[in-house]
Amino acid sequence: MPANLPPDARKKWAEVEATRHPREKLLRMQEFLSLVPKHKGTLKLRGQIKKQMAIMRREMEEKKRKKVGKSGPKLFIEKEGAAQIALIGLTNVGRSSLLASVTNSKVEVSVSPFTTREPVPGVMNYEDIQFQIIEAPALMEGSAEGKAWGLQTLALARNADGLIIMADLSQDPVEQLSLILSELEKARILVSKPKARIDIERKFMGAGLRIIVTGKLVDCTFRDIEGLLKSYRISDAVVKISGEATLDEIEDSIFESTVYKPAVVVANKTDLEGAEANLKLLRVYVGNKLPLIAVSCRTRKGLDKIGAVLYQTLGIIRVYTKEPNERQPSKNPFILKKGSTIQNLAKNIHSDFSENFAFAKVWSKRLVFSPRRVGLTFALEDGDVVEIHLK
Ligand SMILES: Nc1nc2c(ncn2[C@@H]2O[C@H](COP(=O)(O)OP(=O)(O)OP(=O)(O)O)[C@@H](O)[C@H]2O)c(=O)[nH]1
Ligand SMILES: [Mg+2]
Repeated sequence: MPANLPPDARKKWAEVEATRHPREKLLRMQEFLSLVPKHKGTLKLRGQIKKQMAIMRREMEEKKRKKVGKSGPKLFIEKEGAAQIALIGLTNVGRSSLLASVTNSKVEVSVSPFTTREPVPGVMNYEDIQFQIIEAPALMEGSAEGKAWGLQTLALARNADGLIIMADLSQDPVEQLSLILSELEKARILVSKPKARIDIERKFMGAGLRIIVTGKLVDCTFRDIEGLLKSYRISDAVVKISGEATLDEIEDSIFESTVYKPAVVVANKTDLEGAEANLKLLRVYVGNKLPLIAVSCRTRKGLDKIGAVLYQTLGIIRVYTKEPNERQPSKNPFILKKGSTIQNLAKNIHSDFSENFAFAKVWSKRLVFSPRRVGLTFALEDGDVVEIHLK
């Protein structure tokens, strides 16, 4: 449902965007909210703005606390390994038990709820790489509106490369999963690839408006988008739209971008009574939308599957580089997105590698002749060994 904001509200949003100072920005956002009419069409937008304001307030408090020397809970944890995975779920589902079972973390497991109150990291080995798994404090109804540590957990999920969504099979797992998915959605975190991807990159004044559509516009034209952006005083930006996008979705992305996170559902406590029946219900609910692994942290059943499923779901590949004068490739692979080319690898190794690139040699079982001499556009696959030669 479109928001249909009045012109003064749109103008006010332009002021919000132009303000850098947090305190002032908050004030402008408050003013903006008061100009947004309260009807069904603006419900989502109002929720979003309130959430952004809550995050800003919290960040300001955090800064204040840092200044006086007290350290608050950590918002982000620095990434390590091949990918950072946020482990989320309702309380007591066994997140800490999983972390303690599959990583090196010495996290506290307890029968009492809400034991984990700030993010706890651990490292899990999978073949020759590591995943960093971070247990996030429990989600609950209202997390996206800032209840308990909800905003912190959702910020962590937004910042991670992927998610493990954990459910407890001794309770109704469908209810748990639908609650979690709804909180994620309110925080604009999607676990299935969205139909549309919209990126609005603000540019310096005078740069003008560039709209690049690689997908399809649904029920709107270039002109409509221009008009919409102008009404928000956005006149210098590059707007990239791929997939199928409606004007409504484009308007949404002005306020906050939606992110997509690959996710795996881990259904825990298969050892308990009723788990089997609940697992069936969960399988029907999840369908083929998300991969699902049934485990028991108590008996360790199923835990060994997590690494491979995560790896598959994240859509990454391992590429091993080799120095021209050495026999063996490096033991530590580069982690690249599926579909990456030699050029992506070269850029990853060194910023001027792709400029000085001459050719590369690739060793792989899938090639008829190996090594093969290739150029920058060669598409890499998991396990490839690459030797780059510079000019
Ligand atoms: N029977 C059974 N109990 C489990 C299993 N996994 C965890 N538990 C129990 O479930 C309770 C909660 O486990 P935790 O790992 O602390 O749960 P959590 O999700 O980290 O909970 P909070 O951090 O408190 O929100 C503990 O009593 C665990 O022993 C399992 O596979 N089977
Ligand atoms: Mg815990």
